[in-house]
Amino acid sequence: MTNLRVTARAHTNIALVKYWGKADTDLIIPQNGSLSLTLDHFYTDTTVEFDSKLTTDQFILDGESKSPVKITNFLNIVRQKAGINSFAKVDSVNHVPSTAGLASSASAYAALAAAASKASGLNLSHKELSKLARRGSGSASRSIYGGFVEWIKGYNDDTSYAVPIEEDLDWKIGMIVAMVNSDKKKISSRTGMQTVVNTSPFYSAWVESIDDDLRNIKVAIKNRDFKTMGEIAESNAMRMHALNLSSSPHFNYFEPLSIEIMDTVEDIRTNEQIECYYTVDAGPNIKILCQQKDADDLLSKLRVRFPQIQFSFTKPGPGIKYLN
Ligand code: FM0
Repeated sequence: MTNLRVTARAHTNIALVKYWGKADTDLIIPQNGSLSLTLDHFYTDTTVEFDSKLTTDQFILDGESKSPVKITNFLNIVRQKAGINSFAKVDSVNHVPSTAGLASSASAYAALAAAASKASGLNLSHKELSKLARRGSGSASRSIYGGFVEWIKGYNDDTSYAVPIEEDLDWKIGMIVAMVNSDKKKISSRTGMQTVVNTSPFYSAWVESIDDDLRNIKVAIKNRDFKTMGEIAESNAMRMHALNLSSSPHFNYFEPLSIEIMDTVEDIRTNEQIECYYTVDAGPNIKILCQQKDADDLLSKLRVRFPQIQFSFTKPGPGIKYLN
């Protein structure tokens, strides 16, 4: 029998209501629901081929051979579902506009879930793909879909998956990504969020706050109410980072320039009447939610103030697709 060689593309996503904390660390069931926007500019292409002649899994990332340990753990789930035991060759390419970060586990595991499941002979629905991608990285569950996506937290493997809120957006919005370079060793999302769940005295307040954020942001999206959507996203992100500051040991992802950019966004919003709101994930880069009509104006203002930073604008992006 000839082997199936399958290539899938998945785009990264940025959460407007963040996933921060697991209820089940093995199955990756979150403590709270989340909602994201899939981006057009940043994506991963992954090719998978199972081959009975291989004696181990192989993993090539951006042309370089890497340790396959994490890939093997993920492929074991696929092999079990498909009832096969062959090893696989996995070849992955990240498309990001610069080397300064934003290579994302979300696009990586969404592309791997799509390519590996199909190459193994499985024919999974988007809902099943979302559950599978979730096992690799929680945020990957959302990258199966384009546009606005909600990850329903659920309570077990079967009930925790993402659903599309609006896939093909006619709303002319997007994000500016500010690449703040970092030499500091980052705390991974995985370690950071677990430290928070275990030690932050504010964690239960975070979980309680999410239902309101999700309900209100979905109303704002439906009403095309950019201001309310932006305000919820910004305050939700800062509440997440407050958890990090309140855990033991405390930690944070900000660099001096991250804070300067956040202050500048607030300044432009207040004093120059351009609607723009920031969000920050487990790293120093700042993502700025804006409307497409304002993107050029905002970019030039930001570039004047921060000539050393690379800013790029991206529109909302699509869900997973197969390239062959
Ligand atoms: O994306 O431990 O998915 O909702 O990006 O692999 O399940 O890398 F801001 C942080 C993403 C966390 C918020 O965590 O963790 C979000 C974050 P994993 P992820």
